[in-house]
Parts: sequence; C-alpha cells; structure tokens
Amino acid sequence: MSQRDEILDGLYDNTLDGQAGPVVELTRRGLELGIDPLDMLFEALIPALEEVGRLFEAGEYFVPEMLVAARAMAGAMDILKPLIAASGAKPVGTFVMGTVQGDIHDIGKNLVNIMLEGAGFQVVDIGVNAPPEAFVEAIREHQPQAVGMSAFLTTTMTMFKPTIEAIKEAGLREQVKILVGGAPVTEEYAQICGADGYAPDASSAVRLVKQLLGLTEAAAA
Ligand code: B1M
Repeated sequence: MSQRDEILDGLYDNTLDGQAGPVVELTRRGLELGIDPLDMLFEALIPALEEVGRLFEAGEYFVPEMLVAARAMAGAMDILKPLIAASGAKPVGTFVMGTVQGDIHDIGKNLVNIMLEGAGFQVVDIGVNAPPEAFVEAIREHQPQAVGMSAFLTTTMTMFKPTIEAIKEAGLREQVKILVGGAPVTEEYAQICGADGYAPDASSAVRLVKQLLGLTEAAAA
C-alpha cells in the first residue's frame, strides 16, 4: 500500500473511531507528503462521517460516537481550512450563512463556507440554531447579495419557509438570493419553501450562487 493510501485509510479509520489526536497527526503528515487537502476531505474525512451516519442508523453508533467523530474531523478541518480557502482574490460579494433554528449540525455548513471563501466571497457565519430574526438582522447589518440556510434534519428543514417569510416581511427578500441545502433537502423542497436555489454539496453551492448572481463567465457573456 502506498504512503498516500495509508494516510487516507488512517484518516478514515481514526475519524470513524473519533480519535482526534491521530487525525490531526495524519493530516499534518498528509500535507508533508503533498496530498491535496481536498483529497483528504473528499476521499477520507467525509466518507468516514457518512459511515458514522450509517452506523447510527443501524443502531451500532449512538450520539456520543457521532460527536467524537465530528470533533475528530473538526481538528483536521482547522488545519485544512486555510489551505482550501486561500484565494487572495478581491471579494466578489457577501454571503450570510447559518444553520436554521433547532439544528446544531455545522460541519456541512462550515464546508460550504470554506468553498465560498475560496471562491472569493466574504462569508458572514451566523452559526447554528439560528432563528429567523438572526437571518433578518444579519441581512440588515451586512447587506449581503446572497443568504444560505442549512438544515440537516427532516424536522428542522421546515424552518426554511418561516425564515424566508420573515425575510419577506422585513422587506429584504428582493435584495438577496436565497440558497438552501443540507442532507435531507431536495430541489423540490427548496422550491416549495420559496428559495431561489438548492445545491446538494459545497462545490455546487458555489457554482449556483455565482450563477444566480450573474458572476459566471456564461452569464457575463
Ligand atoms: Co446528527 N443526524 N443528529 N449529529 N448527524 C444526521 C444528520 C443523521 C442523517 C444521522 C442518521 O440518522 N443517519 C440524522 C438525521 C435524520 C433526519 O432527520 N433525516 C441525525 C440525527 C437524527 C441527529 C439527532 C436528532 C440525534 C439525537 O440526538 N437523537 C441530533 C440532533 C441535534 C440537533 O441538531 N438538534 C444529532 C446530533 C449530532 C451531533 C451533535 C452528535 C453531530 C453534529 C456535530 C456537528 O455538526 N458539529 C452529528 C453528526 C456528526 C451527524 C452525521 C453523522 C454527520 C453529519 C455531517 O457532518 N456530515 C449525520 C449523518 C450523515 O450526514 N450521513 C447526522 C458531513 C457533511 C460534510 O455533510 O452535513 O450533508 P452534510 O453537508 C453537505 C451537504 O449537505 C451540503 O454541502 C455539505 C458539504 O458537501 N450542504 C449545503 C450543507 N449545507 C448546505 C447549504 C447550501 C448548499 C449545500 O446552501 C446554502
């Protein structure tokens, strides 16, 4: 087995086991070996969390195991984030992002933020469990071109609609494009809620917001 595969396998196994120390160590070794940060993310860390979800559904993992796995991944993300987000580009716009009320999952949201920053957006992260008023306040204060809402539970994606309604009632709906996403969300559900778009993952979220704001080369042509 190559050293690269050993590192990626080690990252996967140790994230699954919630071993934060070895995950940080392997991430550093991976960088020394020249492994692309995005490969560590998409070939090891994210698949490990998907497996955690599967084990949770199967009744083999419980909340504490999910939590330590998420913490182990967060240690790797602290190291990888500046490398993925480094763009040096002039800001192309402001993006307000939050996980909706009742929901405390933040890894997916943080990943979307990293990719947006990498694409030149200034991201204002209002955190998790964000009520509709927090989105409204952030739009008033930061005057973004786009707003993103994440939800990871079938029970919390129902907050998209009231949050969008609150933005409408505050008279701010026309000035922002609204994107929604998160594991249980679908294109159809996004339309029902009155969002401008849905993206299934972080890279598509970046593509979509650029398209909605007319920042793509195709739109500019
Ligand atoms: Co929870 N959890 N969790 N959890 N958790 C899920 C989401 C679940 C699918 C697990 C399962 O059953 N298989 C399940 C939800 C079931 C459902 O409703 N359909 C679940 C549950 C049930 C729960 C609790 C209710 C458990 C309990 O207490 N009984 C509880 C709820 C707490 C709450 O929020 N109120 C809970 C708690 C937790 C922890 C705190 C332990 C921890 C979160 C830690 C943290 O985030 N800091 C946790 C974890 C780790 C998970 C899993 C295992 C992993 C989530 C994750 O980070 N995935 C998850 C299972 C799974 O997803 N397979 C699970 C990796 C991440 C990169 O992917 O989040 O999908 P994802 O983000 C993607 C896309 O969705 C997209 O891009 C991201 C990057 O590509 N995306 C967007 C996200 N936001 C976007 C926004 C956009 C566009 C795209 O535009 C704005």
